[in-house]
Amino acid sequence: MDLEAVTKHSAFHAKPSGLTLQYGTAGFRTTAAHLDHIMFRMGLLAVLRSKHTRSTIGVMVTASHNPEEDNGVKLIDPLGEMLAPSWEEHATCLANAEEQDILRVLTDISEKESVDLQQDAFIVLGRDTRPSSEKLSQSVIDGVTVLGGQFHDYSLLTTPQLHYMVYCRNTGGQYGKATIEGYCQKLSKAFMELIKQASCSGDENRSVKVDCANGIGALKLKEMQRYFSQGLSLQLFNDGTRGKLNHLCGADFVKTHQKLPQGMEIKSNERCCSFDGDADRIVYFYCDAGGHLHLIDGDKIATLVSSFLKELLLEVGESLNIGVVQTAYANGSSTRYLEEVMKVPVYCTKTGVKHLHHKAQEFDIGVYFEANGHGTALFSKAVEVKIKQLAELEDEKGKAAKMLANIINLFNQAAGDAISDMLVIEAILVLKGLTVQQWDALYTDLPNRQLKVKVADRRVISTTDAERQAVTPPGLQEAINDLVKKYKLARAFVRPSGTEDVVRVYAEADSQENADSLAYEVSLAVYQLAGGIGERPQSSF
Ligand code: 16G
Ligand code: MG
Repeated sequence: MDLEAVTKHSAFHAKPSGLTLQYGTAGFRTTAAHLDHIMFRMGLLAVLRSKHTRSTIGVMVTASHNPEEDNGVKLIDPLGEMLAPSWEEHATCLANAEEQDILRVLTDISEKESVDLQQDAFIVLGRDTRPSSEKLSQSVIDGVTVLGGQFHDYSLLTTPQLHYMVYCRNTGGQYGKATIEGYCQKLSKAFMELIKQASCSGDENRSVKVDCANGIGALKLKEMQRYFSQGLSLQLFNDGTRGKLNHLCGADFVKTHQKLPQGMEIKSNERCCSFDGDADRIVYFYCDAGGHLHLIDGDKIATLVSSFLKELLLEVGESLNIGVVQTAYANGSSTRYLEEVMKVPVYCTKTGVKHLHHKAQEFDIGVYFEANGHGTALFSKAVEVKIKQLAELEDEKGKAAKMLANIINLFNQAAGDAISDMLVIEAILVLKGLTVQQWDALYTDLPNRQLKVKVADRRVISTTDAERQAVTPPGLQEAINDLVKKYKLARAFVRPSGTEDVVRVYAEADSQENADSLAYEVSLAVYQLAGGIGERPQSSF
């Protein structure tokens, strides 16, 4: 390590005094103006991680669905996964070190992790369309180069595209080519082959309106559209040419507010979807003749995907072990439907993609989706090999196996990916001859409400049982239990947010009115027992 150079460059990326940030569920995230030092330091850390793993590491500059003024950064591990938890701690330590301590922290990490400093390092970078992203990614590059790392800057990419690139590069090209063209070709080839297998023509149905959240998804869909235009026609809205990123549009807005995005012309019963700002989440929706919004969230996507996979497996004649992974936010109706009607085992993990991804890896086929629309399906290597062999057969079995092989290729197995998920969903709807209304009618969501409560220190709330039970503060879980008992089909939980300084409250019940009152009453309990600050929760919606 050229220690002098590190010190010199670090001074150009000074940490604002008194600022402490934590590597959260999705990396560092805050107002863009406070992130320059973080970017430089994450460039340094990525080099150490790359030397340690002897692999290419990714650095993505984005704040996803957060406001345009914010930004963020996260590191991507060799197989396209989220950074290992022990290194999240190193990231937090390095991010908060005072200027004079930087070298000591770097040395500590290197020693603790036995990093061979002579080893080469290679970093790939991607960024979203935020005005601040280009300059911030230059600061990452400064950190990478000062430690002698090599890099390739993909510049504008969706988050899942960067995960894909990292995965491709570290698996010797087996997964795909680590270029945008490689990504577009791999996905569109699988999609077009699937469409060809559809028995009904259903041409009139093959168009979808996409709300791109004024983000990177619009650019990348435009780039990719020509590859599959004969199979699917897309109409893009909120493509960033006019509106502000994530403002009153995008998957997070539609899901959280249960409202239509602005900037979209929608006729009744048209199939629509929304991406978030970095295109790693997707939700579908349509408006019925009465103008009522029908939201089809991650839970319903998981249901569609897992039922389709289960049917194909039956046709292929393979009894593989398939599991669906959800979080506490999964609508109770979805869990019941999956377990009781589809007879698929369902598992619950803590919020955050890394937890779901990790659990899904335990199965031959693991389907995971958060209700907010982030998810994918993972297939074990053995399954992939087996299915590809069976796909060579010229009988019905072979036909089903071919379909399955294409589905495997169409899913981004490195990360939940709005583009890839959209193509999977569109292909399944065509293959099964389903309309979006029929898909929606698989089960009826229980009415639900999410609220947030400000408290002095959200760490006073600790949870267990995949965040479904509060352990502290004392008395809170008992209070929630008593409130839940008052309503039918009710359920509620609270958890400290990993991305905002608030406590989140979720409630569901047999009617919207009851879900709203339960959420309100639980919020009050949090406010009273966990040190609420500012205005007391309000009961009106
Ligand atoms: C991050 C997570 C997302 C999770 C959300 C919860 C990733 C890539 N993203 O956006 O999965 O649902 O945080 O936010 O892991 P919260 O902790 O503020 O509720
Ligand atoms: Mg996102």
